Amino acid sequence: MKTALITGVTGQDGSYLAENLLKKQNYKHVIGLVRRRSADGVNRLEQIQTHPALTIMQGELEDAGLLARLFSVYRIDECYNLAAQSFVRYSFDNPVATAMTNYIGVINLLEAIRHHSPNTRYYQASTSEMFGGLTEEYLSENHSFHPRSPYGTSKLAAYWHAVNMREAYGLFTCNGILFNHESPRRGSEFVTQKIAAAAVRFRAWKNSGGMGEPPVLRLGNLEARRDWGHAQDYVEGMRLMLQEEEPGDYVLATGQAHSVRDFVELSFAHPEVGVKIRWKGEGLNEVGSDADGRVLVAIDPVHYRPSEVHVLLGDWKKARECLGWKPQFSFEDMVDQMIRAQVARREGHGPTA
Ligand code: NAP
Ligand code: G4F
Repeated sequence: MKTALITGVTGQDGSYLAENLLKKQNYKHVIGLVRRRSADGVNRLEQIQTHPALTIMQGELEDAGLLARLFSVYRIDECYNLAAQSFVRYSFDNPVATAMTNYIGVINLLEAIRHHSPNTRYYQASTSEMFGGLTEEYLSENHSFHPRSPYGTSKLAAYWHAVNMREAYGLFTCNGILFNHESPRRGSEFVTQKIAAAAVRFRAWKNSGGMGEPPVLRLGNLEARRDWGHAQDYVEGMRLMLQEEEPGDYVLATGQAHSVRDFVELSFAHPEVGVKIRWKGEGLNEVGSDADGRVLVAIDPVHYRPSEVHVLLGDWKKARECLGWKPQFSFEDMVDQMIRAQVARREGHGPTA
C-alpha cells in the first residue's frame, strides 16, 4: 500500500491523477499540495474532496523547508511534481516567477527527496515545449531540444536536473515529456478551452434570439499545430512510468497534429453549436464568419507570442512498447467532451471546473 504526493493537485492533471490513484487498490494515502489562494481554488477536486484517503496540505514549491518537513514526516513512495506556472504566454512577461516555480521548485523538491527520502520515486512534468516546434518531424525522447519561451527554458532546466539527480545520486526520477493534453478541466486561458467556451457563448447568443452583434472570439496564430491528447489518458501514463523497474524518460503523445484553425472549425461545427465557419481575409485582417456574414472569429495580435512554437508532433513508441500505454480518446471525442461540458456549465448543471 503506497503513499503518493501530488504537487499541483488543483490543476487539470493533478485533479485527474488524484482521482486515478484513489480508484486504485494500492494507494492508501494521496497527499495533495495546494498553495493558498484568496478565493476558493479547489473546484477541480469537487468529486474527491471528502475522500478519506486524500489529505490536502498547504504549501508552495518555493518553500524548501516545508518540502523537507513533508518528506521527513510522511513516508512518500511516489512524488508526482505537476505544480508549475504552466502558461507559455505569461512566461514571456514573468520569466523569473516562472523559473522560480518550474526550476528552483524542482531543485527544492529533489533536494528534499535526496536528503530525507531517497527511495521516493519522482515524476517530473516535462513538456514538448522543450523541443521548440521548428520541425515537422515526429519528436521522440532522442530528439534535440530548442525551447522557445522562458517556460520552455525553465522546464528544460528542470528536465536536466531530474536526469542529473538520477545519474549523480541514483534517485528514481522520470521525465514525462508530455505533448499538449486537454479536457473539460483545462484552464480557461489555453486556446482549446478558450475556443470551446466561445463556441458555446455563441450558441447561447443564438438561442436567446440573436439580438445585436454576436460575441467575437479573438485569437492569435491560427496556423499553430499541436498534438492534442486527453488529460485522463496522460495521467495514467505518468503513473505507469513510476511502476517500471528502472527510471526513464518517456514521450506521451497521439502522433496527430491539428491546427488552431481546425479546432475552431470543429468546435463551431459541433451539433450543439451548428455553425460552419467561413474564412475571409489574411493575416491580422482575417475573420471567420457564419453563413450570414456575421463575424465570429477575429485576430488580435496581443495573443501572438514573441517567438512561436509552430508545430509539435510526438512519437510515443517508447511509451507504447515499454509501458503498454496507448491513448484512448480521439481528438474528436475530446472536442466533443469539452463542448458538452461548456454547455452543461453554462446551463448550470455541470461541474464548475
Ligand atoms: P495547470 O492546470 O496550470 O496546473 C498547475 C498546478 O500547479 C495548479 O495546481 C497550480 O495551483 C499549481 N502551482 C502553480 N504554481 C505553484 C507553486 N508555486 N507552488 C505550488 N503549486 C503551484 O497545469 P496542467 O495542465 O495540469 O499541467 C500539469 C503539469 O504538466 C505542469 O507542470 C505543466 O507545466 C505540465 N505540462 C502540461 C501539459 C498540458 O498540455 N497540460 C503538457 C506538458 C506538460 P493553482 O491551482 O493555485 O494555480
Ligand atoms: O493552448 P496554448 O496556450 O498552449 P501551449 O502554448 O501549446 O502550451 C501548453 O502545452 C504545453 C505542451 O506542449 C505545456 F507544456 C504548457 O504548459 C501548456 O499546457 O497555445 C497553443 C497554441 C500556441 O501556438 C498559441 O500561439 O495556440 C496558439 N494560440 C492562438 N491564439 C493561442 C491563441 N493560444 C492561446 N492561449 N490563446 C489564444 O488566443
